[in-house]
Amino acid sequence: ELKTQVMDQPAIGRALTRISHEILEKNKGTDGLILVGIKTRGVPITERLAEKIADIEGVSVPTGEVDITLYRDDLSKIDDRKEPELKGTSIKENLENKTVVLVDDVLYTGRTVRAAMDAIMDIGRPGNIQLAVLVDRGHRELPIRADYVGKNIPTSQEEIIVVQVEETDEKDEVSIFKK
Ligand code: 3GP
Ligand code: 5GP
Ligand code: MG
Repeated sequence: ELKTQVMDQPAIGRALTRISHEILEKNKGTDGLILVGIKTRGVPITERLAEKIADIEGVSVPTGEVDITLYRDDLSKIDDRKEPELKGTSIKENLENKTVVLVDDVLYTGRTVRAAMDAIMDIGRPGNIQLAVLVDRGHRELPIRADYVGKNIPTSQEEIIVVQVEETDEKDEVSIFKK
């Protein structure tokens, strides 16, 4: 068992500040933007991005959340036979022609994001869906990539990225955990 810190609180803060600027730059402001967090830790990350965007632009961007259930009893042993499934959404905005930025803590196989995109397309027809993640750990199994990445952390399949955020874990830290 070995745990190595890869991001501390200031590093996470700076990464999210950068991503906020990148979202504004790519989309030329906040027009039509909606941030949608993937539960659990994608949600507080979404709120922080919305706060930073409000600080930068003086505009409050709407947010929502999607709850994707992962059928993975053992997180270290991924069951490929079952796909992650939608458990619920709270998106009140009309998505027609909007730009939806999906937000998650960790991007791995891409299956969660695929399920989240399905959920969003069921609600409406956004003009554009983008993806922001705090950590990209590699090992994609689908043609999915993130538009905004806090940190690329190459991992082996046996490693786990532990993401802690103050809202749920009392501190901000990203670390690699080796079994
Ligand atoms: P999250 O809901 O905040 O994203 O999947 C349930 C939780 O377990 C996730 O919290 C995630 O942070 C954590 N987790 C750690 N390693 C893994 C992993 O390899 N796969 C999955 N699916 N979750 C992991
Ligand atoms: P994917 O569907 O891309 O394989 O996995 C993405 C989801 O699983 C994310 O919501 C993420 O929380 C979780 N996940 C996958 N691998 C890890 C990991 O190593 N660490 C953490 N914290 N979450 C992970
Ligand atoms: Mg997550």
